[in-house]
Amino acid sequence: PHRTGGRVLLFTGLSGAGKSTIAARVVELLVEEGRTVTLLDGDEVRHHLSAGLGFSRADRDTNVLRIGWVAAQIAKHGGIAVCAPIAPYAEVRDAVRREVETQAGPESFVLVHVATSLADCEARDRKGLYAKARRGEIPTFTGISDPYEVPTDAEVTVETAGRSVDECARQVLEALAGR
Ligand code: GGZ
Repeated sequence: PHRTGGRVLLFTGLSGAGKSTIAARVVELLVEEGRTVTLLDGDEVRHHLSAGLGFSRADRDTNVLRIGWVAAQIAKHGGIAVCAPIAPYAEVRDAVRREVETQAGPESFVLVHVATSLADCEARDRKGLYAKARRGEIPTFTGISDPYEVPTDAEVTVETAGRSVDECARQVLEALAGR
């Protein structure tokens, strides 16, 4: 049996959509509420839990399933896991949803789609990755030369254009409070 109140927030969206920034703000706000929160950020996970994995479909799936497994364990024991990989494939997002709901209860999984458009991500291109991908220097780059399957089952869809990080984070918290 699981302790009550455990949650997994799985953020999904393109590179540069704002997942990490919004997720970090969500974590701050939850900590202020006194919750125990673990952040599993995409970039950081790849240096530790998923070191050595690349960006083939199989490696992305392995990466997201590992994140999902850890997150499910956290939620099972009453914690909140905030995860922010790209998670481009619907099938694997669904697998994580099922795992979390099995481990931590039917309302425990929240899919957060950070819906910044490809055009906006590419226009900002803070790390220069889109330019590199367009030049063919990064193979299988999500949105350019690799798929991103837009979720149709997100509990929260965050539109970032013209909105502050704080507004976006509070929208996520409201959705969480409603569950
Ligand atoms: C997508 C890539 C790629 C390719 C390196 N495609 O914006 P970032 O730089 O800091 O975050 C991106 C990160 C994506 O890793 P994830 O673990 O979130 O992806 S997945 O869920 O698909 O496993 C990006 C960088 O790694 N990056 N190469 N080819 N993003």
